[in-house]
Amino acid sequence: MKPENIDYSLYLVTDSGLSRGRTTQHIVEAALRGGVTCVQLREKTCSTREFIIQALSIKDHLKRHNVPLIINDRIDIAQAVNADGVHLGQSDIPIEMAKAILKDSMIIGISAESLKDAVQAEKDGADYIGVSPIYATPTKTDSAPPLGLEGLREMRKSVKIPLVGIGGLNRENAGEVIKNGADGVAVVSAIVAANDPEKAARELSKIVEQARRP
Ligand code: TZP
Ligand code: MG
Repeated sequence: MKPENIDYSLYLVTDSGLSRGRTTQHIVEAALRGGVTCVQLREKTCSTREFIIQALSIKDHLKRHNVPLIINDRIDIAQAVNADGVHLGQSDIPIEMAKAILKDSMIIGISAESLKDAVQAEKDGADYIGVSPIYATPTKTDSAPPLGLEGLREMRKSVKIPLVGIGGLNRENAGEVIKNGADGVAVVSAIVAANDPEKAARELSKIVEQARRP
């Protein structure tokens, strides 16, 4: 999958701790039926082996839907499972080192917690930026202060690569995030912890699609 062809509009980030006993595979399959366009496997507590098993359990389903698999943090796992990309934060391996290790076709997403981070990430060759966080969220409590819609608009004025908002996003606020300059919305709890992840994804997908219309 070519980095320039990725559809970031509804971007699912997994978290098995919030899945209420359902497997990541179950959540991802439901979310794919509901219309997510990109999936990041984000597992903060499991072993390396378990992370790999999780990645392999969803890879074929994603391929069938033509949806890219992005691996959070672990460039070794991304390579091992031949994922489509990696997502790196400001404390992870620097992008120039990741680029030196990974094949050219690997998508690299960078979490930007400030305008400065975003400008630097674009300069360094990131394929997209996670605008992190838009709003405060109990899902990630060690995040930077929320950027809000104003921070997002500032980034939009300064960088050209795709922007994906993340943090506290749901059906109530997903539309405004798109209308303020994001190419996509990334969600964890709004899909992973939903009673019906497929329905949650479908509703969000409709909202994002509508907001993207001129
Ligand atoms: N990075 C910034 S906020 C966040 C991540 C991984 C968590 C977003 O979770 P939720 O449940 O969609 O607010
Ligand atoms: Mg990270």
